[in-house]
Amino acid sequence: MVLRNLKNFLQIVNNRMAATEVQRPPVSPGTEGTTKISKTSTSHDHDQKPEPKPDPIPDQSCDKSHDPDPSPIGNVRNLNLSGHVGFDSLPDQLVNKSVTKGFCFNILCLGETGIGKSTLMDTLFNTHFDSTPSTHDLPGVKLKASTYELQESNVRLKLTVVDSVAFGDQINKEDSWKPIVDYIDSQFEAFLQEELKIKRSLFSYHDTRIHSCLYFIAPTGHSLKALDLVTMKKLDSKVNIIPVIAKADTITKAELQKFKAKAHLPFAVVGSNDEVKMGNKMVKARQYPWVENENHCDFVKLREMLIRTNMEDLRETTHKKHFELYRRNKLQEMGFSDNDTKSLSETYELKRQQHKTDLQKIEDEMRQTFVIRVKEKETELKEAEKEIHARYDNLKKQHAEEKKKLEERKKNLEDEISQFNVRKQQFHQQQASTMGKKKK
Ligand SMILES: Nc1nc2c(ncn2[C@@H]2O[C@H](COP(=O)(O)OP(=O)(O)OP(=O)(O)O)[C@@H](O)[C@H]2O)c(=O)[nH]1
Ligand SMILES: [Mg+2]
Repeated sequence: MVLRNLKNFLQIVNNRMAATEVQRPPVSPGTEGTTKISKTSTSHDHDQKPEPKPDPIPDQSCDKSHDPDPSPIGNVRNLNLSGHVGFDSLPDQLVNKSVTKGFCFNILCLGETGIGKSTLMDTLFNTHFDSTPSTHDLPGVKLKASTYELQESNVRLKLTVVDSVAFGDQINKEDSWKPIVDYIDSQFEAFLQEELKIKRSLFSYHDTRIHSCLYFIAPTGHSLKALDLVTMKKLDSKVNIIPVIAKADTITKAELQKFKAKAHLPFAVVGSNDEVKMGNKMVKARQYPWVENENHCDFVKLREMLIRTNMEDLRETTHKKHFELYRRNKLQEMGFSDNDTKSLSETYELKRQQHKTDLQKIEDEMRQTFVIRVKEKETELKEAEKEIHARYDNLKKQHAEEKKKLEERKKNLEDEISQFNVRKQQFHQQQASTMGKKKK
């Protein structure tokens, strides 16, 4: 399912790239505009500035699909203008507005420790982001976000790179996807809360929703790991996933082709911070000049797809598809529905009543459980009391029997003593009479 979705997504991306290639000549590194990075204050100056070629941005206010009450088509007439009016500048106005406001783009880099996440980000944006290598002994998966202000020509981009830390390092990887899904959801939640505020400031709001997730796959040459499949499945409905085979230079070209075909993976990349002189220009490479060579890896295609062609599409899909799904589920969970004719206060009152009934039900259940437990305890105590009484009676009976026996033995002894005394007396009398006879 995940693979099918990815395949469809990549098909669309490839089609778009093909379409854009027809419209626009490929941009070589030498013709890129000036790039400024405020956080790292690195700058790369190039000779030529590119012609600003903005894609026409659809005006949502005029979009008929959003119009709640579209005019009947029969009432709209086409008129010819007899001179220049000036509303053909609308696209330019939009471009100017967007450029003034600046753009934001958030990337999640998800992959095992040391798989090459930071290196690829540096290679993609031709700079050096802050990064510290992580260790393999952390108990759980974490995410670390860093935001940078970049500028190329007059376009400002607020880029947030969210790095996974300790992903795939635990022995039990069952819940490794959870912190990632939670992070993505909490960014959606923050945006939704801002949207629901009475005083919204969406214009200046720092949108932290993840627009794209680069999922780094280990260059094993075998099939995908269970962790990869489970995580991608969980993220599929929440974010635009772009799976990439990392460190593609570490397996042979034939193995790589097989792996790509078997797992339906389009991008195999090599990252490097080193620059090598090729002819008269400098290119990123790992000693062998492979990074920016399309015969050896798909880095150029990935950069083209992610940054130069589809950045705006990825932002739009995040808002219109993934956030919309989150928002819909959340509002439905809160009891809202498009079909009922109730007002907001009615819905709120209904929800409050339902909550009260639920609470009452829980309270009743708890009371019942308490009564049952008390009764159980009472029966237990009664049984224990009965047992004690029985043991007491038994002991009393035993005691009485023993007392009776002892009294019988006492009586016997007393009888024996009195018999003995009688015999003793008789003996003394006999002795006295014998002595009397002798004296005579
Ligand atoms: N052969 C090869 N080595 C690479 C490639 N990309 C990165 N490396 C090397 O792999 C090591 C780790 O790279 P990082 O970019 O720090 O990896 P990481 O995923 O950011 O690592 P953590 O942030 O610690 O999880 C470094 O020594 C890089 O030079 C690649 O495409 N091919
Ligand atoms: Mg890193």
